[in-house]
Formats: sequence, structure tokens, C-alpha cells
Amino acid sequence: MTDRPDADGIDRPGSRSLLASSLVAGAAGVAAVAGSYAAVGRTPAFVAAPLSEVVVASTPDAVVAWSIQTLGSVGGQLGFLLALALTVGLFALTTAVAGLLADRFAVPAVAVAPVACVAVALALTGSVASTLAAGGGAGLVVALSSVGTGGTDEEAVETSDARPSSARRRVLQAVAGAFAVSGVGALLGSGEGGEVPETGGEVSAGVQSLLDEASDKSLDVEGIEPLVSEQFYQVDINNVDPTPERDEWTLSVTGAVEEQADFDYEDLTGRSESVEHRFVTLRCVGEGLNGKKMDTALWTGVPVMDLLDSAGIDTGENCCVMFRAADDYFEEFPLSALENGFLAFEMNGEPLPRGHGYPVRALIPGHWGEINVKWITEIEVLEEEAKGYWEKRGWHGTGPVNTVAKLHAVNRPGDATDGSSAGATTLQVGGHAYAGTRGVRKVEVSTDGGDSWNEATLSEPLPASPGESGAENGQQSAAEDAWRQWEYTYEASDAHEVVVRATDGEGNLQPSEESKPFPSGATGWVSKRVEP
Ligand SMILES: Nc1nc2c(c(=O)[nH]1)N[C@H]1C(S)=C(S)[C@@H](COP(=O)(O)O)O[C@H]1N2
Ligand SMILES: [Mo]
Repeated sequence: MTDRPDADGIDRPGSRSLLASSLVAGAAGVAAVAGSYAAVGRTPAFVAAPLSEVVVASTPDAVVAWSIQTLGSVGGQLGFLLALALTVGLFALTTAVAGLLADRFAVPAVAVAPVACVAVALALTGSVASTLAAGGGAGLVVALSSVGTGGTDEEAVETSDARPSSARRRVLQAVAGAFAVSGVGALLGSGEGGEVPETGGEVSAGVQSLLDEASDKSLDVEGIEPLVSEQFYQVDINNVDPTPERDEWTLSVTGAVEEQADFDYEDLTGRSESVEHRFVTLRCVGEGLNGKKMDTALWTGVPVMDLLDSAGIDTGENCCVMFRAADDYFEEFPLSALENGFLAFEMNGEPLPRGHGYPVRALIPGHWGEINVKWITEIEVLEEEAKGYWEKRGWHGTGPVNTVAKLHAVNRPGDATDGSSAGATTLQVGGHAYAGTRGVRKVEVSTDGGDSWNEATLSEPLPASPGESGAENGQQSAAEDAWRQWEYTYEASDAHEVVVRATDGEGNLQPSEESKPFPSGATGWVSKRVEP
């Protein structure tokens, strides 16, 4: 043992060496995690993924629910950072213990530490690539830390003068190694995302013309998403999304059916007569009244019922369905809502991005986002009601969405002198309105805190796909479940309160009563104080 205090009782070199060893172990921990990331990216095979699950599982349900629904991705990132730190710590500890054992049996730490890290990584992930890369990263750092220091500490212990510089050198080399591995890890790992095939940016002519139409119909308002969102929000229970392989993916129809049926990816995409492109808006029940977890995309897929008819579902006897997914998420809702359901495998003409449910997700028209199950694997037909993931946590998010008009843009088009009367400024306010399958009939804007109302300009409706229930007799009608943009331009010279409200397609005015997102979605009218 070289860490023993010298006979004269000076323990400086010993503690220095302990510190040095800890720093080297820490660097090795970083390198192990970075190595694994380089090999597999942020996938379930990443060594930090299991601890991330532990973090989520050991956080109280209420905190997880709150964090996912309100912080969304930020909450997830915090949990994930904690998991990363814990995983680095685990590998650092492993390296340190391996180092002590190596000392004890007088073998080089370089031989023991990587083996120990490999064992830990294997226990964590079971992925060979991830494991070898973690062991390799840690091994590299430990090896670097002994280069030029004589490999063992024997030389260094000879004079107490030599030790500090040697220890410093060990640490510097280890840290440099960890930096290098992390750099490579970040570079390689960020490119990984589970294997979502590339389309080379080629979008079919049909999809392109629909996307063009959406862009033509988008209002000219700075600061709001166009009719097809550029940044589509993401909400799910995972810190690390699952990576089902397209070729191994199956959807099983189980439960109260005449015959259980399994479908694979080809069964979906191969039904060319059924394939449709639908504009569909999603909105998270957990978002604030004027939140940004509401977006629209053009989705390609097939109607659920086209697929399920072969399984023989009795819609009279059965009440509901439970959807299950590769991330163990599950949601239940009435069978009636399934009738216009859609199974999507493309988003805006590209394969579904991993974060949005690759290879296949469900879209249930008009309902809150949470039953639009991503990475779907099973549809179970139920004879009795059951609770879904969020309903077990107190939410009521399986029903139709609330009507909302959001206010996201306050613009000053042109300068004050441009066309506006003396002392007044031209103002433009705008946003989106959504009422699920009820559709949006009008949006009204008040610029005096709700005393008087003016009708806003609405974007033209997005077109329906031929299979949507809104599209009858081959008539081109409005997409069944898509938002509209609204815009209102006016002049003002004093600070004032802008309020917006929508009326749905059935003539119901958006309720003014205010409630929080939990448990059934936010209600009320969005208002904003505007200074000209
Ligand atoms: N498998 C799975 N599907 C899921 C979720 C999930 O956590 N796991 N989250 C749901 C919630 S709460 C919402 S709001 C929508 C969001 O879809 P997006 O991430 O594609 O925007 O997905 C739903 N589908
Ligand atoms: Mo959600």
C-alpha cells in the first residue's frame, strides 16, 4: 500500500494521492458514460438509461406527473441529468474499488478497472456495443493516467517532492482523456437516435402539395407557428425514448375480440387503398391556457378500423379499448372514439421521428394528446372500464379537448408613422384556435378588457383527407381535427387589455370560467396587457 502516511506522520502525500485517485476515478466514470453514449446514443442501451428509470420510479408520482405535464421536456432533462450524474458516480466508484483491489494484489489498475466497468455496464444494459464502449472509455482514462508516471506509484513514493507533480500529471492526463472521450461521445452519440430510416428529404408529390397548401393558407403573422408546426412539442413519460425496430414491430389486437390479430409494419403501409394524409392537431391536457403544447402536422397512415375489422370487434358489447406502448405507457378510452382513429407512420412526409412514436403512433381525432399513443404495440378491447397511466394519477385527459384561442403574437407592423393616425400605433395580435372535431367557427378579440368584441380574421381551413368523416361525397371539406390561425389588426394609443375567445363549430362560446390544467385541462379566456 502506498497510501500509508510516512513514518514521520506527514500524511500530505497520502491524501494527495487519494485525491488524485478519486479524480482519476471520476474522469474514468465520465469516460465510461461518454463511451457508451458514443456507441448507442440516448437509447435504452445507454448505461444511464436504467438509472434514469430508477430516478423516475423513486420520484413521487405527483412530482413526476407535475413535472412532465408542466415542465415537459425540462422536467425530463433534470431527471436525466441526475441519472447521468449517478451513473458517472457508479463508474467512478467501480474504478476506484478496482484500483484499490489492483493495489492490494499488486496488479496494474489498467488491467482491473476496465474489466470491472465492463461488468457493471453489462449488468446495466445488456448491450454489447454499449458495454464495450463504456469499459473502453474507462480503460483509456485509467491507462492514460499511468502513462509516464511509472505505471505504479512506487517511483513517486520515493521522495515526497516527486509525488505532487506526478499525482498532478496523472490527474491531468486522466482528465484530458475523459475530455477526449466525451468529445467523441457527444459527436457520435448525438447522431444516434435509434434507427429511423432516412428518406433523403424526398417527400411524395401528394404530401408536398398538401404542405404547400398549408403554407399558402398560413396567415402572415410574425411570431406564431405556421399551420404545420415547425417545432412540434413533445410530451411523454420517458427520459430515454424506446427504439422499436420497424421490421420487428407488431401491433396486437387482443382482449374481447373474436380472434386475436397481429399486424406488422408491412400490413399497415401495404394497404395502399387505405393510406391517407391527414392534418391533425394535438394538444396536451397538462399545458397552461396559453401554453405551447399544441401543434399540427400532416400525418400519413391508415384508419384503425380498416385494420381491426378483420379481428371482429363487437362495438355493441364492449365499452372501451386500452392502448399499450413500447414504453409501458397505457391509456384507456371509449371504443366509440376509436371509430375515426388513425395509425400514423409518417409525419410531414418523413418516417415518424423517434420522439413522436416511431414506427407507428395512434391519432384519435378531437381528444387530448395523451390518448394519441406513441410506439403503439397493443390494442386491447375491454368489456369494463379501466384507468390509464394518467388517470391513475388523477388526470381526466381521455376525453375531447377544450376549446381554446391562444394569443402568442403582439406585433407592430410598419412604424408608428405608417398609415396610423396621429399618436396611435398599429398593432397586430394573433395566435391559434382549436376545438377538436367541433371545429372553430370564429375568434373574437376585445381590446378593452372584454367590454366590446371584434371578429378576428381566421386562416382558411386545412383540407380534409378523403377518408375523414368531414369529407363527404368526395367533396373537399375541412380537416376534421385541425386548428386555425387568427389575426386582428387595430390601432391604439394607450395601454389596454387584449382578450380572445373562440366559438366552436357547434356554436358554443369558449367558457370564460378559469381553471387550472389539472385535472381536466385549462379553461378561461387568454388575456394580455398591451402597451402600444
Ligand atoms: N407511448 C406513449 N405515448 C404517449 C405519451 C407517452 O408518454 N408514451 N404521452 C402522451 C401525451 S401526454 C401527449 S400530450 C402526446 C404528445 O405527443 P407528441 O410528443 O408527439 O407531441 O403523446 C401521448 N402519447
Ligand atoms: Mo399530454
